[in-house]
Amino acid sequence: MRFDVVTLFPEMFAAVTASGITRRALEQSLWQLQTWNPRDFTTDHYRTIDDRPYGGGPGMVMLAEPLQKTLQAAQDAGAGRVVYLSPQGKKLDHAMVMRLLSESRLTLLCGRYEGIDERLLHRWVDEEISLGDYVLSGGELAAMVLMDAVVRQIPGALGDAQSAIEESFVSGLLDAPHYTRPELWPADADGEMIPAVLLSGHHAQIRRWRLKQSLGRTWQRRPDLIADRKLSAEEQQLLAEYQKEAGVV
Ligand code: 9D3
Repeated sequence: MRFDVVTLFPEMFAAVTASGITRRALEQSLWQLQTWNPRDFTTDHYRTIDDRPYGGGPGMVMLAEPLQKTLQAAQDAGAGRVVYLSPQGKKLDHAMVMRLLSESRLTLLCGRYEGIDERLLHRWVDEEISLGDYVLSGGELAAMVLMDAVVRQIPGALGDAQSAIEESFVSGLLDAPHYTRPELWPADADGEMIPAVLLSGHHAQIRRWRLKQSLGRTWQRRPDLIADRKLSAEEQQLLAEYQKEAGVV
Protein backbone atom coordinates (compact mmCIF):
# COMPACT_ATOMS: atom_id res chain seq x y z
CA MET A 1 0.00 0.00 0.00
CA ARG A 2 1.30 3.43 -0.90
CA PHE A 3 -0.14 6.78 0.19
CA ASP A 4 0.68 10.10 -1.46
CA VAL A 5 -0.52 12.88 0.83
CA VAL A 6 -1.01 16.49 -0.32
CA THR A 7 -0.62 18.65 2.79
CA LEU A 8 0.60 22.01 4.02
CA PHE A 9 1.71 20.28 7.25
CA PRO A 10 3.87 17.25 6.32
CA GLU A 11 5.49 17.23 9.78
CA MET A 12 2.17 16.14 11.33
CA PHE A 13 2.53 12.72 9.65
CA ALA A 14 5.26 11.73 12.10
CA ALA A 15 2.29 10.63 14.22
CA VAL A 16 1.89 7.57 11.95
CA THR A 17 5.50 7.07 10.79
CA ALA A 18 7.29 7.39 14.16
CA SER A 19 5.24 5.27 16.58
CA GLY A 20 3.37 2.03 17.07
CA ILE A 21 1.90 -0.51 14.66
CA THR A 22 2.04 1.88 11.67
CA ARG A 23 5.75 2.55 12.28
CA ARG A 24 6.57 -1.17 12.46
CA ALA A 25 4.56 -1.86 9.30
CA LEU A 26 6.44 0.97 7.54
CA GLU A 27 9.78 -0.55 8.63
CA GLN A 28 8.59 -3.89 7.18
CA SER A 29 7.81 -2.07 3.88
CA LEU A 30 4.15 -3.08 4.16
CA TRP A 31 3.26 0.49 3.22
CA GLN A 32 4.93 3.69 1.99
CA LEU A 33 4.20 7.36 2.50
CA GLN A 34 5.18 10.37 0.41
CA THR A 35 4.03 13.87 1.30
CA TRP A 36 3.62 16.67 -1.26
CA ASN A 37 3.51 20.25 -0.03
CA PRO A 38 1.55 22.70 -2.24
CA ARG A 39 3.81 25.51 -0.95
CA ASP A 40 6.64 23.89 -2.92
CA PHE A 41 4.56 24.31 -6.09
CA THR A 42 3.90 28.05 -5.74
CA THR A 43 5.75 30.51 -7.96
CA ASP A 44 5.23 33.86 -6.22
CA HIS A 45 7.59 35.49 -3.69
CA TYR A 46 5.17 34.95 -0.78
CA ARG A 47 4.48 31.28 -1.70
CA THR A 48 0.74 32.02 -1.59
CA ILE A 49 -1.59 29.02 -1.29
CA ASP A 50 -4.86 30.75 -0.31
CA ASP A 51 -7.01 33.77 -1.13
CA ARG A 52 -10.27 35.45 -0.11
CA PRO A 53 -13.58 33.81 -1.07
CA TYR A 54 -15.56 35.18 -4.02
CA GLY A 55 -18.90 36.38 -2.70
CA GLY A 56 -17.38 37.44 0.59
CA GLY A 57 -17.54 35.80 3.98
CA PRO A 58 -15.05 34.73 6.62
CA GLY A 59 -11.83 32.81 6.16
CA MET A 60 -9.70 31.89 3.18
CA VAL A 61 -9.95 29.36 0.34
CA MET A 62 -7.10 27.21 -1.00
CA LEU A 63 -6.06 28.23 -4.52
CA ALA A 64 -6.64 25.75 -7.36
CA GLU A 65 -3.34 26.38 -9.19
CA PRO A 66 -0.76 25.26 -6.58
CA LEU A 67 -2.91 22.21 -5.76
CA GLN A 68 -3.19 21.34 -9.46
CA LYS A 69 0.60 21.47 -9.84
CA THR A 70 1.03 19.35 -6.70
CA LEU A 71 -1.49 16.70 -7.79
CA GLN A 72 0.00 16.63 -11.31
CA ALA A 73 3.48 16.00 -9.86
CA ALA A 74 2.10 13.21 -7.66
CA GLN A 75 0.25 11.70 -10.61
CA ASP A 76 3.37 11.89 -12.81
CA ALA A 77 5.08 9.85 -10.07
CA GLY A 78 2.32 7.22 -10.33
CA ALA A 79 -0.08 8.27 -7.56
CA GLY A 80 -3.50 6.57 -7.32
CA ARG A 81 -7.12 7.67 -7.03
CA VAL A 82 -7.63 10.97 -5.22
CA VAL A 83 -9.52 10.98 -1.90
CA TYR A 84 -10.39 14.41 -0.48
CA LEU A 85 -10.85 14.43 3.31
CA SER A 86 -13.70 16.85 3.93
CA PRO A 87 -16.73 17.47 6.16
CA GLN A 88 -18.91 17.06 3.02
CA GLY A 89 -17.73 13.47 2.44
CA LYS A 90 -19.28 10.09 3.14
CA LYS A 91 -18.57 8.94 6.68
CA LEU A 92 -15.67 6.46 7.00
CA ASP A 93 -16.59 2.96 8.21
CA HIS A 94 -15.02 -0.52 8.28
CA ALA A 95 -16.45 -1.47 4.85
CA MET A 96 -14.83 1.63 3.28
CA VAL A 97 -11.53 0.85 5.00
CA MET A 98 -11.53 -2.63 3.42
CA ARG A 99 -12.38 -1.22 -0.02
CA LEU A 100 -9.57 1.38 0.25
CA LEU A 101 -7.16 -1.40 1.28
CA SER A 102 -7.84 -3.09 -2.07
CA GLU A 103 -6.32 -0.11 -3.95
CA SER A 104 -2.55 -0.39 -4.08
CA ARG A 105 -2.03 3.36 -4.17
CA LEU A 106 -4.10 6.28 -2.90
CA THR A 107 -3.69 10.06 -3.00
CA LEU A 108 -5.05 11.82 0.10
CA LEU A 109 -5.84 15.51 -0.34
CA CYS A 110 -5.88 17.50 2.92
CA GLY A 111 -7.60 20.87 3.04
CA ARG A 112 -7.02 23.79 5.41
CA TYR A 113 -8.89 27.06 5.98
CA GLU A 114 -12.53 27.10 4.77
CA GLY A 115 -11.86 24.63 1.97
CA ILE A 116 -10.58 24.25 -1.59
CA ASP A 117 -11.69 26.01 -4.80
CA GLU A 118 -14.53 23.79 -6.08
CA ARG A 119 -13.14 23.76 -9.65
CA LEU A 120 -10.01 21.92 -8.45
CA LEU A 121 -12.22 19.35 -6.73
CA HIS A 122 -14.30 18.85 -9.92
CA ARG A 123 -11.23 17.97 -11.95
CA TRP A 124 -9.19 15.93 -9.49
CA VAL A 125 -11.22 14.33 -6.72
CA ASP A 126 -12.56 10.79 -7.14
CA GLU A 127 -14.05 10.37 -3.66
CA GLU A 128 -14.80 12.56 -0.63
CA ILE A 129 -14.54 11.09 2.89
CA SER A 130 -15.43 12.55 6.30
CA LEU A 131 -14.79 11.24 9.81
CA GLY A 132 -18.12 12.44 11.18
CA ASP A 133 -20.24 15.37 12.22
CA TYR A 134 -17.80 17.53 14.18
CA VAL A 135 -15.38 20.25 13.11
CA LEU A 136 -11.66 19.54 12.67
CA SER A 137 -9.07 22.17 11.78
CA GLY A 138 -8.08 20.45 8.54
CA GLY A 139 -7.84 17.15 6.69
CA GLU A 140 -4.53 15.92 8.11
CA LEU A 141 -5.81 14.17 11.24
CA ALA A 142 -8.59 12.59 9.17
CA ALA A 143 -6.01 11.34 6.60
CA MET A 144 -3.98 9.79 9.43
CA VAL A 145 -7.06 8.11 10.91
CA LEU A 146 -7.82 6.64 7.47
CA MET A 147 -4.20 5.47 7.01
CA ASP A 148 -4.03 3.92 10.48
CA ALA A 149 -7.29 2.03 9.90
CA VAL A 150 -6.15 0.77 6.45
CA VAL A 151 -2.55 -0.11 7.40
CA ARG A 152 -3.58 -2.29 10.36
CA GLN A 153 -5.64 -4.39 7.88
CA ILE A 154 -2.59 -5.15 5.70
CA PRO A 155 -1.71 -8.84 6.23
CA GLY A 156 1.32 -8.99 8.54
CA ALA A 157 0.87 -5.48 9.99
CA LEU A 158 -0.37 -6.74 13.34
CA GLY A 159 1.86 -8.88 15.54
CA ASP A 160 0.77 -12.52 16.06
CA ALA A 161 -0.75 -11.77 19.48
CA GLN A 162 -2.74 -8.82 18.17
CA SER A 163 -4.00 -10.55 15.01
CA ALA A 164 -5.25 -13.41 17.22
CA ILE A 165 -7.26 -10.84 19.19
CA GLU A 166 -8.68 -9.40 15.98
CA GLU A 167 -9.62 -12.86 14.68
CA SER A 168 -11.59 -13.70 17.80
CA PHE A 169 -13.29 -10.30 17.75
CA VAL A 170 -17.05 -10.65 17.58
CA SER A 171 -17.57 -8.59 14.45
CA GLY A 172 -20.25 -5.92 14.64
CA LEU A 173 -20.34 -5.87 18.46
CA LEU A 174 -18.60 -3.76 21.09
CA ASP A 175 -15.81 -5.36 23.14
CA ALA A 176 -16.39 -7.16 26.40
CA PRO A 177 -14.70 -5.56 29.47
CA HIS A 178 -10.98 -6.25 29.99
CA TYR A 179 -9.22 -6.91 33.31
CA THR A 180 -5.60 -7.48 34.35
CA ARG A 181 -3.78 -7.80 37.71
CA PRO A 182 -4.47 -7.37 40.58
CA GLU A 183 -7.63 -9.43 41.26
CA LEU A 184 -8.81 -6.80 43.77
CA TRP A 185 -8.35 -3.11 42.99
CA PRO A 186 -8.09 -0.76 44.79
CA ALA A 187 -6.64 -2.96 47.57
CA ASP A 188 -8.99 -1.68 50.28
CA ALA A 189 -12.44 -2.30 51.79
CA ASP A 190 -14.38 -0.94 48.81
CA GLY A 191 -12.06 -2.41 46.21
CA GLU A 192 -13.57 -4.06 43.12
CA MET A 193 -13.02 -7.76 42.33
CA ILE A 194 -12.68 -8.98 38.77
CA PRO A 195 -15.63 -11.14 37.62
CA ALA A 196 -15.14 -14.64 39.15
CA VAL A 197 -15.70 -16.46 35.85
CA LEU A 198 -12.41 -15.03 34.52
CA LEU A 199 -10.52 -16.96 37.25
CA SER A 200 -12.42 -20.21 36.71
CA GLY A 201 -10.24 -21.56 33.91
CA HIS A 202 -13.49 -22.70 32.27
CA HIS A 203 -12.90 -21.50 28.72
CA ALA A 204 -16.39 -22.23 27.37
CA GLN A 205 -17.92 -20.27 30.27
CA ILE A 206 -15.49 -17.40 29.75
CA ARG A 207 -16.35 -17.28 26.06
CA ARG A 208 -20.08 -17.20 26.86
CA TRP A 209 -19.58 -14.47 29.51
CA ARG A 210 -17.62 -12.30 27.06
CA LEU A 211 -20.17 -12.78 24.28
CA LYS A 212 -22.96 -11.87 26.73
CA GLN A 213 -21.13 -8.73 27.84
CA SER A 214 -20.49 -7.74 24.21
CA LEU A 215 -24.15 -8.20 23.31
CA GLY A 216 -25.41 -6.41 26.43
CA ARG A 217 -23.11 -3.44 26.12
CA THR A 218 -23.84 -3.12 22.39
CA TRP A 219 -27.58 -3.24 23.11
CA GLN A 220 -27.25 -0.52 25.79
CA ARG A 221 -24.74 1.79 24.07
CA ARG A 222 -25.15 1.16 20.34
CA PRO A 223 -28.66 -0.18 19.67
CA ASP A 224 -28.13 0.76 16.00
CA LEU A 225 -25.52 -2.02 15.72
CA ILE A 226 -27.91 -4.61 17.19
CA ALA A 227 -30.63 -3.52 14.75
CA ASP A 228 -28.20 -4.05 11.82
CA ARG A 229 -27.10 -7.51 12.94
CA LYS A 230 -28.78 -10.91 12.93
CA LEU A 231 -28.46 -12.66 16.31
CA SER A 232 -28.02 -16.43 16.51
CA ALA A 233 -30.19 -18.44 18.91
CA GLU A 234 -27.31 -18.50 21.45
CA GLU A 235 -26.82 -14.74 21.12
CA GLN A 236 -30.53 -14.04 21.63
CA GLN A 237 -30.48 -16.24 24.74
CA LEU A 238 -27.37 -14.48 26.14
CA LEU A 239 -28.77 -11.01 25.47
CA ALA A 240 -32.03 -11.96 27.22
CA GLU A 241 -30.00 -13.16 30.24
CA TYR A 242 -28.04 -9.89 30.29
CA GLN A 243 -31.23 -7.83 30.14
CA LYS A 244 -32.79 -9.87 32.96
CA GLU A 245 -29.67 -9.59 35.16
CA ALA A 246 -29.38 -5.87 34.48
CA GLY A 247 -33.03 -5.52 35.48
CA VAL A 248 -33.76 -3.48 32.39
CA VAL A 249 -36.44 -5.65 30.79
C1 9D3 B 1 -15.85 26.18 11.00
C2 9D3 B 1 -15.64 26.09 9.53
N1 9D3 B 1 -16.85 25.58 8.88
C3 9D3 B 1 -17.69 26.70 8.45
C4 9D3 B 1 -19.11 26.32 8.48
C5 9D3 B 1 -16.55 24.72 7.74
C6 9D3 B 1 -15.35 23.88 7.85
C7 9D3 B 1 -14.30 24.06 6.96
C8 9D3 B 1 -13.18 23.25 7.05
C9 9D3 B 1 -15.24 22.91 8.81
C10 9D3 B 1 -14.12 22.10 8.90
C11 9D3 B 1 -13.07 22.29 8.01
C12 9D3 B 1 -11.87 21.43 8.09
N2 9D3 B 1 -12.23 20.00 8.24
C13 9D3 B 1 -11.69 19.06 7.50
O1 9D3 B 1 -10.85 19.32 6.67
C14 9D3 B 1 -12.17 17.71 7.66
C15 9D3 B 1 -13.13 17.14 8.55
C16 9D3 B 1 -13.94 17.71 9.59
O2 9D3 B 1 -13.88 18.91 9.92
N3 9D3 B 1 -14.80 16.87 10.25
C17 9D3 B 1 -14.90 15.56 9.98
N4 9D3 B 1 -14.19 14.98 9.02
C18 9D3 B 1 -13.32 15.78 8.33
S1 9D3 B 1 -12.34 15.24 7.09
C19 9D3 B 1 -11.68 16.73 6.83
